[in-house]
Amino acid sequence: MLKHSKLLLIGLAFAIVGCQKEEPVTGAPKASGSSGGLKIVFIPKDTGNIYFKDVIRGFEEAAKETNADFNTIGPAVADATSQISYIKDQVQRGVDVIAIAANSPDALNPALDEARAKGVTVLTVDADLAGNESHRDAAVMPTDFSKLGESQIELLGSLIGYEGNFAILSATTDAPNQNAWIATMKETLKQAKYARMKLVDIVYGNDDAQKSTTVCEGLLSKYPDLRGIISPTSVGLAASAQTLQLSGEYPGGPHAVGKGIQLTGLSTPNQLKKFTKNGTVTSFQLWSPRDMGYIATYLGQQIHGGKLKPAEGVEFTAGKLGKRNIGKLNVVAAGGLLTFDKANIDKYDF
Ligand code: RAM
Repeated sequence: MLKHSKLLLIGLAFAIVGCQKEEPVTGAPKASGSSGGLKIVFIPKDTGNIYFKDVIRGFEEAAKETNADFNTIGPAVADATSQISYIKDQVQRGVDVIAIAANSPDALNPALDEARAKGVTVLTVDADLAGNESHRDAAVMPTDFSKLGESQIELLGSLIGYEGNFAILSATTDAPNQNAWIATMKETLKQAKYARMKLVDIVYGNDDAQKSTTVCEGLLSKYPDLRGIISPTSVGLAASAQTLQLSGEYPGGPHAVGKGIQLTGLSTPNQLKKFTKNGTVTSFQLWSPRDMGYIATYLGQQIHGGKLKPAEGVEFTAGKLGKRNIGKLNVVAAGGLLTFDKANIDKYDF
């Protein structure tokens, strides 16, 4: 009976999440800045992901301040090759700077090489060309990637008493940012402190709400003894929160086994406010997506205008955010990691 009602609820979760199709954040190019300045375009991983709305706000804000001509356009799905035709089209359009959240560490190389050969400055923003950094000029990543995996494992560890089976629900199999974090999560697990935590599975929701819901349901039914899920993607975490709420297996929930399942990961606070307040999710993390777009606008313009030659140790000014440093492999870390919970979530609005 319990199993039956649980399945019904999960089915309902699927139906609800499936209906909650996110509004596209980009579509046909729309100019946000006044013309006359440099032409900057941002290509997100996909247009349905509202996380990128905040990244775009940052671009728009800085474009206004610098009189740049900003557009955004991108594919509907976050497949490895889905951005290639958009890169080519933007080169044809005569843009000066392409900023892109890469869906693949290597599939974009030829298209980006072609763009750079035509004088376009290429920045990766949010997701880099891991291992293929020479195919772009510089990168603006949200935070220090080397510490993110460890922070996520520590957060889950603190929630489950550093003991129990857990799974990761990621974005796409190719996603360079999620894959970098998962690699450091695995490294972190080798520390003695985490010896009693076991990673039992990694599943991929493709940054698609329906697929993420389906794979989350799969985890819940396959691992009855699961203590935690880390979903280091805003789409995956929001879909999993909805699924977990309806399954009732969250800590203190009507169908929780023992202490219940702790779900954490990365998401915008606005997407998880409801679930944090009602106890489905205890704590999760993110950075400021807006700062990333803002910094990238300033960086791209200075590189393209020849005012800045990107190299490790070079400092530049990113408008009102002040001085930033270019690090190894020409990566700029936009800011720090924020941790949200019931006590502080209302302070944030993004
Ligand atoms: C999703 C995307 C994005 C990632 C965030 C946390 O929106 O995969 O690349 O940075 O989650």
